[in-house]
Amino acid sequence: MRIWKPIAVIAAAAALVLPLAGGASAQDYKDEYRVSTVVPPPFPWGIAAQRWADLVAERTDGRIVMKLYPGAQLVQGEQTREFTAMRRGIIDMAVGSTINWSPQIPEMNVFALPFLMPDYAALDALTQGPVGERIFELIEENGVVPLAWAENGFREVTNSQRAIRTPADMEGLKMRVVGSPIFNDIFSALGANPTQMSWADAQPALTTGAVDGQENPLTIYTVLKMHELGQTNVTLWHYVADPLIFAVNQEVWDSFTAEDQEIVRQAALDAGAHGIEVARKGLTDGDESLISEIEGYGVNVVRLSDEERQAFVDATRPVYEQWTQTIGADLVKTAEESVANR
Ligand code: X2X
Repeated sequence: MRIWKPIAVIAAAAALVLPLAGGASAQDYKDEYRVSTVVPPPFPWGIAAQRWADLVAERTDGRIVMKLYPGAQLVQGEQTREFTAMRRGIIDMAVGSTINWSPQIPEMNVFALPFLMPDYAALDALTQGPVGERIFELIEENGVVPLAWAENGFREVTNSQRAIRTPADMEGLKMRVVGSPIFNDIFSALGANPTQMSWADAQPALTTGAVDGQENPLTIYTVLKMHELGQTNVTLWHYVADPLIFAVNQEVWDSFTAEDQEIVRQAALDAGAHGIEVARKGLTDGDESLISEIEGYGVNVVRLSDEERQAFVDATRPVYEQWTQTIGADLVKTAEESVANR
């Protein structure tokens, strides 16, 4: 059909203006919304993101179609640029790690303070308490709409060289570290030799032995079969955990009707709850089956005694104190209180 051009132009202009004038309409929706993640299913992270997309498709009768773009591919694998890309609308939505967004929101490093959170109850006390509220406020102030939490998990240290029981065992180990510079500082304080790299680069580095070790949740370890990559020493030290956040670009959010906003939010909450369940499966006090599975591969799994763990706490204390300044002493105090009162 031929449309008289000025009318088409007016119609296009109206389409741009109308949502702002109130009442977003489902007709304005994109054919597809791009959801960034670092890892796909069957990693719990990818499962959470896919569940979000599935629930939204189902509950909007296909009005909103969300597609996963894992591997941080929308930012060429540079996962620490994900948040900025979402703010600018290059990415519509994301399920992202606090680690990867911390370069833009330094307060997110609170989750990376070494040994702040001893257990899942502590992690929940942060995400579900005043710390989580503050992090969501900061995301909003940055022009992104946060909806719900999920979980990558407690990050355990692995390597191909030797069992790690004391900070001295770390001496000289070439470690791949992630995103935020706090990780460089932690591993340097422990005497290791850290190199920061993206997840995309980490996988070949582990395969070729360019690095001796890495740190990631055990679900990442098992899905990637890291024991086959020579990572035969695992130390359960629970030094940090990275929660995940479901979020949407502000303009995309504003383009949704109020009804659809509610659906997208509730779906994120539901997918987050499911994702947390999957992320913790086999890793809780009552069910350590994932750890047994890893031991079954002949991997040496080291469990630290309280005293052994304390040596790592002491060795990384200067990093904790230094980063408290960057994060903000008030927020760190709130976090410590949340943990103490969990
Ligand atoms: O890069 C990592 O180590 C990963 C997959 O855990 C994150 O994106 C934080």
